[in-house]
Amino acid sequence: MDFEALKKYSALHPKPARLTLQYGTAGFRSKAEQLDHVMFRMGLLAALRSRATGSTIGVMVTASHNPEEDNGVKLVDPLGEMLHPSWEEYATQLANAEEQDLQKTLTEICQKAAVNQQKDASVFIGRDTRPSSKKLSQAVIDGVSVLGGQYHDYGLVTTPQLHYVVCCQNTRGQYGKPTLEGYYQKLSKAFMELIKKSPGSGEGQRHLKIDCANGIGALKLSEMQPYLPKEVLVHIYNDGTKEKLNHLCGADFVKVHQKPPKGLDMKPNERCCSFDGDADRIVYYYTDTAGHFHLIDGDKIATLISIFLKELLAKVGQTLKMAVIQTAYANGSSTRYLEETLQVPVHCVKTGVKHLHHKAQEFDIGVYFEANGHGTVLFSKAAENTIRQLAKDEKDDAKREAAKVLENLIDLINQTVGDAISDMLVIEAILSLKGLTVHQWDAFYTDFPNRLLKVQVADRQVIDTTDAERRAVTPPGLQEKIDALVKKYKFSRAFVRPSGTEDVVRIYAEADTIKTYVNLKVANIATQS
Ligand code: NG1
Ligand code: ZN
Repeated sequence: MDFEALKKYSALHPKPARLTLQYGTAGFRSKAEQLDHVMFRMGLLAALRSRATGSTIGVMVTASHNPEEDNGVKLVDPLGEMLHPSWEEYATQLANAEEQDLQKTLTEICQKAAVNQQKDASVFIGRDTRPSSKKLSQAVIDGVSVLGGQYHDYGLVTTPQLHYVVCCQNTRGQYGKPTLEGYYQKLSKAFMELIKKSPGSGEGQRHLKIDCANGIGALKLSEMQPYLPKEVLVHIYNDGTKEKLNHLCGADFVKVHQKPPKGLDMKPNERCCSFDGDADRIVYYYTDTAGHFHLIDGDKIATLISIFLKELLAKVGQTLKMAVIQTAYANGSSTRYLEETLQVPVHCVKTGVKHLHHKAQEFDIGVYFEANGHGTVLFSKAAENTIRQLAKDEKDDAKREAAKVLENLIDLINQTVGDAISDMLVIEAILSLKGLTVHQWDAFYTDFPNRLLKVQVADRQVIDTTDAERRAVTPPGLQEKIDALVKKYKFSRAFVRPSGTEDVVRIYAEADTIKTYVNLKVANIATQS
């Protein structure tokens, strides 16, 4: 390591005194002006991680659905997964090291993680459309370069596109070509193969209105449009040319406020969807003829995909083990429907994509979605091989055709991480193949009324949870009070947990009818603790 160069470059990206940040479920997130040193240091860390794994590592500069003034950074591991937990700790140590301790901290990380400093380092970098992102990604490049690493700057990309190219690179093209063109080609080919078989194929156009949160999704969807078949018309709204990123729009806004985004003109029963600021989340919605707004969230997306997969698996006659992974925020009605009506096993894990992804890897087919619309489907290597084999060699026509549909689904879904563009194409293909309207999809089950509130408390860490965050262990007495309230109402459920991305405590409550005061009482308990 060239310590002189390190010192010189680090001085160009100084750490503000006393500032400490933590690598959480969404990497580092903060006001953009506090992040220059973090970006430089994440460039350093990505180079080390690359040397430790002998693979290309990704660095994505984005703060997703947060306000435009914020920014953030996440590292992407070799197969496109989230950074390994032990390295999250190194990331926090490195970001918080005072200037004079930087060398020492780097050396310690190299020792603990057995980093061979002679090895090559390769880092892929991407960024969202925030005004601060360009300069911050330059700081990442400085960090990689000062340690002698090679980098490829993909510039403006969605978060899932960066995960995709990292995975392609490290699997030597097995997953696809590590370029945006490769991404568009792979997805559009699979999509076209799928919708060719839909009953309404050739009978006019399918329209979809998409709110792109004034973010990167608009740019990348426009790039992809020439690759899509002419009968699929996507209408892009909130493309970032007029309004601010995520302002009164985007998947998070629509989910939290349960109302349409600004800037999208909706007619009754029109199918609409929203991406978030870095296009890794998606929610659908529509208004009915009476003017009522209906949200179709991640739970209902997971349900639609599960129904479709289950039918296909029955057709191919394979007993592949499928499960749905949810978090505590999944609507209880969705869990009941999946378990009782569809007979699909459901598992609940802690909030944060890495937990869902990890659990989904235990099954032949793992469908995971957070209620907020972040999710994907994972196919085990064995399941994928079986399906591809059947699609090629199966003698029974019906079985072979069903296997081919599954094969195209495997290619259409971005298995590295939740991806709004890929998920949207999967959903559109399923709706088209099954001849379902958005209203019919919504009618699978009725969500229990629910409220998700956030409250600021002096120290959110006093709340410790267990049972996939559904029960509070501390402070003493809190859970008992929640239990006492909850047991008064049918199908009711409530829990509190400290957020991993904001300095707040989140409170969730649901029951079979709307009684908002229940939620407010729960909120009261939390603020007093
Ligand atoms: P926190 O702030 O820990 O609740 C939020 C979302 C997560 C996940 C992360 C990362 C909710 C209730 N929580 O986590 O689902 O998406 O951000 O972005 O939506
Ligand atoms: Zn996002």
